[in-house]
Amino acid sequence: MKTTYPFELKPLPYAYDALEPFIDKETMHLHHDKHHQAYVNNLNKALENYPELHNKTLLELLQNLKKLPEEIQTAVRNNGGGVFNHNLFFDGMTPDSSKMPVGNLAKAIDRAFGSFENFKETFKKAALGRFGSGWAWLVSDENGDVKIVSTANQDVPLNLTVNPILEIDVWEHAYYLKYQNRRAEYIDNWFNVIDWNKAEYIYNNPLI
Ligand code: MN3
Repeated sequence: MKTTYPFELKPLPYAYDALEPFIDKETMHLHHDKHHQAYVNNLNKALENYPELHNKTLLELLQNLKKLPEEIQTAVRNNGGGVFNHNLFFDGMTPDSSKMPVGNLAKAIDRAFGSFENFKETFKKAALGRFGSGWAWLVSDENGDVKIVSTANQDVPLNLTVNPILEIDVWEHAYYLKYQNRRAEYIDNWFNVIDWNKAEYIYNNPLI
């Protein structure tokens, strides 16, 4: 996988139907092959005429949005964010979910929320409460403490002290085919496919 321009669509780490019945094959095709691909294409289009940016990684671009040429800041924010978010989202799911956090992350979740059940409830509230399109996230700080945040559109909670671990896409394109307007049901089902081993890995090896 190239980590700089031209960016490529990251293949799914499992089959399109692997997450059924929780997330259906049709949604995965639409979401990955069409929506995610469009973010990749539009990010590349935005960067096409800026060769000085062609050696930057996606993280470097997103962490330095304000330093980019003004005319492409919005396109990189939306489409670069779209690529980052969907890479993490699709990689963060698995048909072989442990259904429960593991290792150090499990301890950090207990420390912050008292119990996994309480974490789930709080996370669900954040994902339901995101008005319109966006994401709910589990992030950690430099002390290893975790918290839940939500972002609008394709914004990424990136700064020097926040490490994104896990996120759910609550854009309607992520669930409308199967769940229509029932976002709560989609969120409940997503909990069955979380890759907690991957989340534990990212918690121990922060991206930021
Ligand atoms: Mn999406």
